[in-house]
Amino acid sequence: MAPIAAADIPSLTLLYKLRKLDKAPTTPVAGATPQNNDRVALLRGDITTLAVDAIVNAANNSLLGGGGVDGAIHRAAGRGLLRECRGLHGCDTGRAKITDAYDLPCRKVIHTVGPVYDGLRPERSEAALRGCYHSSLELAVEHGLKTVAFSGISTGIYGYPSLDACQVACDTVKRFMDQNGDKLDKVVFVTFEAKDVRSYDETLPLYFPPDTETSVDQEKAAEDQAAEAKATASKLPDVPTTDPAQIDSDHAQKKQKQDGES
Ligand code: AR6
Repeated sequence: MAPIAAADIPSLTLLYKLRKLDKAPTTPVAGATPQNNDRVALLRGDITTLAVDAIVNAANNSLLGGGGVDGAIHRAAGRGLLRECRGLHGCDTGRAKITDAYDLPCRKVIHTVGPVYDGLRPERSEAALRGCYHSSLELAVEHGLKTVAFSGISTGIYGYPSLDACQVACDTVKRFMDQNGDKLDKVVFVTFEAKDVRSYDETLPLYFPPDTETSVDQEKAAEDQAAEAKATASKLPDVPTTDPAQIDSDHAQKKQKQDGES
């Protein structure tokens, strides 16, 4: 598959304009603004095809490859990636390390280790997952990488409930962008499975709501459309209020009466 350039990945601003993303039916989270909508993007697809500065791998503590997106990244990158990973001596959960990208179309791979979801201590899982997103973004900035694509850390084999993981991802990215947004050009959330597509469609508008001007534009367009429809309707002939059969019978009766009189 041909690599997808960062510039071709639709930002939230564009997705709202195209009506591919709708504003949230409930009030966005406190402090949510549209200020980062040009720099946050959403794409469903295979992360190994993205020609961005860095892709973020959902790795394990060994950093020596595995299944899921990790397996896909190692397969597409080739043996050089595994060789470099061997020299990193693993990575702690909630942290991240960086390597070259070898045969991948991106420039670097950031490997982060998400938590295996712990339903008995969800707050621990949440703290570790926040750590993954935060340390990956910190690494990106440190290395001057401006376009970064995240896979859904922990939402596959590690069993983090999709919607919960998505909220943590959006919240952590939002906080980071609020403070360091100028250091990044695009942060892409990459979805793969339908459950994650639904989670992001639902959650992104709560953290990155559409610009009210866009909404005002949309409302204005709807009002204009309604006015146009009204104007067109006024040019149409009046709707008959009498049943055509009744008109015919009245007409016949009148004619009979006239004929009788003459
Ligand atoms: N592109 C984008 N996203 C993908 C792709 C792909 N090619 N393939 C899968 N996903 P997972 P985890 C999504 O299981 O839960 C590995 O064995 C997938 O739909 O890859 O963090 C590691 O070595 C899901 O939303 O990672 C670890 O041992 C997301 O990627 C363990 O799995 C993450 O799913 C890590 O588990």
